[in-house]
Amino acid sequence: RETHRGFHIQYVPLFMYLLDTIVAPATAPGLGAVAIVRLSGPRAFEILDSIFRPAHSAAMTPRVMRLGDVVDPATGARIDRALAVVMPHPASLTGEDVAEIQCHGGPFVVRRIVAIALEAGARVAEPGEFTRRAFLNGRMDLAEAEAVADIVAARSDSALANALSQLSGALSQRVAELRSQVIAIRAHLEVEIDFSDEDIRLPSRREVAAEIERLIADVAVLHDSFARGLLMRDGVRATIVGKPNAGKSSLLNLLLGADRAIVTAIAGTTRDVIEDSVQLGPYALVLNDTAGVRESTDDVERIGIERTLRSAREADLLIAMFDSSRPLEPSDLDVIRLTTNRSGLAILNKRDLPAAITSADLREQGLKIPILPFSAINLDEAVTLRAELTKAIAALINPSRPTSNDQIAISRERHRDALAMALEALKNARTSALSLMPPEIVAVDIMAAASALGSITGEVSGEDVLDAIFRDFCIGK
Ligand SMILES: Nc1nc2c(ncn2[C@@H]2O[C@H](COP(=O)(O)OP(=O)(O)OP(=O)(O)O)[C@@H](O)[C@H]2O)c(=O)[nH]1
Ligand SMILES: [Mg+2]
Repeated sequence: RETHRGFHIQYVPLFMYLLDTIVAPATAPGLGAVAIVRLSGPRAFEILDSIFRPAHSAAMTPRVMRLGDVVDPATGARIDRALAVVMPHPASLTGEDVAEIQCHGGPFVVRRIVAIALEAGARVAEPGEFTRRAFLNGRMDLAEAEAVADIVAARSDSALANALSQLSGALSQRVAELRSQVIAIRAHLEVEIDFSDEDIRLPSRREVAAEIERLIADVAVLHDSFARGLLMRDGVRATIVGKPNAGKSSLLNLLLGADRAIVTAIAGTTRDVIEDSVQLGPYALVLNDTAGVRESTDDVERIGIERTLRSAREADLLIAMFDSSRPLEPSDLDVIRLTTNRSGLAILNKRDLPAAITSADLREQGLKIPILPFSAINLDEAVTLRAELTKAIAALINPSRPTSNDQIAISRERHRDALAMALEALKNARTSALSLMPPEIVAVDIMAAASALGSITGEVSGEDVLDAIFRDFCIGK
């Protein structure tokens, strides 16, 4: 075991902090078949030794699970029969010695095991401290550490896939590429600073400005991917709008497969916004059913319609419903107007009834979004509806833009803000490059852009930034 002692220290001011051995349950509190108690730090193995007796063999072998007893060293009392594993540094989660006990998943057992580990010299881990140590020990960069939290928080396949790709370093690599391009420009300026008196060919200012321009475009693509990243992370917000009785609530219930909203033949049944979410293919869809849009003198209904309009404004996607069994009315035209320049799907409902209007009539009135002839009372049509909605969401999340880096989407404000700072610095650099400022001045902005990009992966980051990031983690992560 001796050879596994010690650990890497990258940040000297944190020396004392990293000397601690930390302990915490790694699984959620509550009843479960199994719970994991995790230890990390220079004394992890020594502490495990004192509280865990392997059943069959005296020595623990790295990365091999051993059956044994968890024993309170103070009293010799057995606490649980459990499995334990040791993962020596540096190839462990945190880059330190890590020991894990898989015990029975009762809150009392878990508390007792943590308590005897504390007795034996560990201290309780702060939220996110395991991942923070992984970052400090160079096991993952900051963007990858944040991806760990995003995986835990993921609520749909698309959110999970995006977080996983960031954990595998897709975002970090892209940021590193951009950063090295920024630094290459800095190198060009360096030549100008050092050799301006000598007779060598300097890159012209226009060339430098053109390089900066290209970089601005690339950074902007990543910056703008935030909108997509958010849709993947939080789900797509869709608002169902239409005149009273069009079948909006029937549609909501059909999509949810549940009697969520009241449906009656009375126009003006729904008064308030009703929200619920549903999984559509890889996406999470947050649906808002709303009060039917029409001129109204009823106070309650008027407030309801105001809420409809607000929900429609805030939605990523509009589901505009029309009643094909009734002639077009002024409120239908209002609904068509709401869809102008918006992503969405129009539903021409009640096609089981004799038709008073067709898709062509809606087109004639200026409706631009796709139209699906539909019947909300026919359960079989739900399949088509889901397929069409999934298409509409996919079009929203992946608009066919022929850029090579379309796949990467940032989903954190911190990343977006850093990219915005990089963009601003690059724009300043371009301006000073073109106005023939001294190269030193251009270089200042170029380096500001480099450090803004570096802050995404944690190339440069203060304690305060780390605190803010890891505070959002749960204990044991
Ligand atoms: N025949 C037929 N009736 C439908 C269809 N969809 C809905 N309805 C009926 O139309 C009436 C109104 O449906 P709702 O779903 O309450 O309509 P809504 O748009 O939510 O109406 P408000 O809440 O008043 O704005 C109910 O009687 C439904 O059963 C359909 O496709 N075909
Ligand atoms: Mg309704």
